[in-house]
Amino acid sequence: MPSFDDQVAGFARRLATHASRRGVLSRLGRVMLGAAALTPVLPIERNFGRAQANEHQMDATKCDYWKYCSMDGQLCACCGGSGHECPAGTEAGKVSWVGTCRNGHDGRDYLVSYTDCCGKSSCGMCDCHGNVRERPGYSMGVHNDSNWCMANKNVSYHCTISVIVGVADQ
Ligand code: ABN
Repeated sequence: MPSFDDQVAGFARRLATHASRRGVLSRLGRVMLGAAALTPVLPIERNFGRAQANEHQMDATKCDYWKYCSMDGQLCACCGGSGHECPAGTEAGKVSWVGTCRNGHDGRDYLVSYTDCCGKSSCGMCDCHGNVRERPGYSMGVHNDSNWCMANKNVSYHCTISVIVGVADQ
């Protein structure tokens, strides 16, 4: 039986004898075109490992980021800051509130603190109201519907950040 190398050499020789270079190129082009046309309908995983149910779960500019579950306010990530840093020209409020949010990726509950950023007028972008486990004002630490810049020198509310503080006991 001829070796693999001999078989390939024989095939190449037959091809060279019976097919023109242009013919081979055009057939190759057709195969490539066909593959390109078929690719969009093939069942390929196209979300490259991102969460399937909701692609915004970890996007700091979207209300449905899991750590915003008890958010009430405008996301600083949409206002020149980030999900956890106040924008330039503002300062963190002296009082924060906390929430407990479930991270859908690992199924665990996390303690999350929320802090208003103060010193500029309202940013007006990405207004989010999660309010999970939020309580009325007499439970101050878990109440979000107040201007928590009230203890700062400049009480103007601009936006809100959140920081994951720790994992809740199971
Ligand atoms: N804690 C966010 C907020 C700020 C101003 C008014 C209502 C709620």
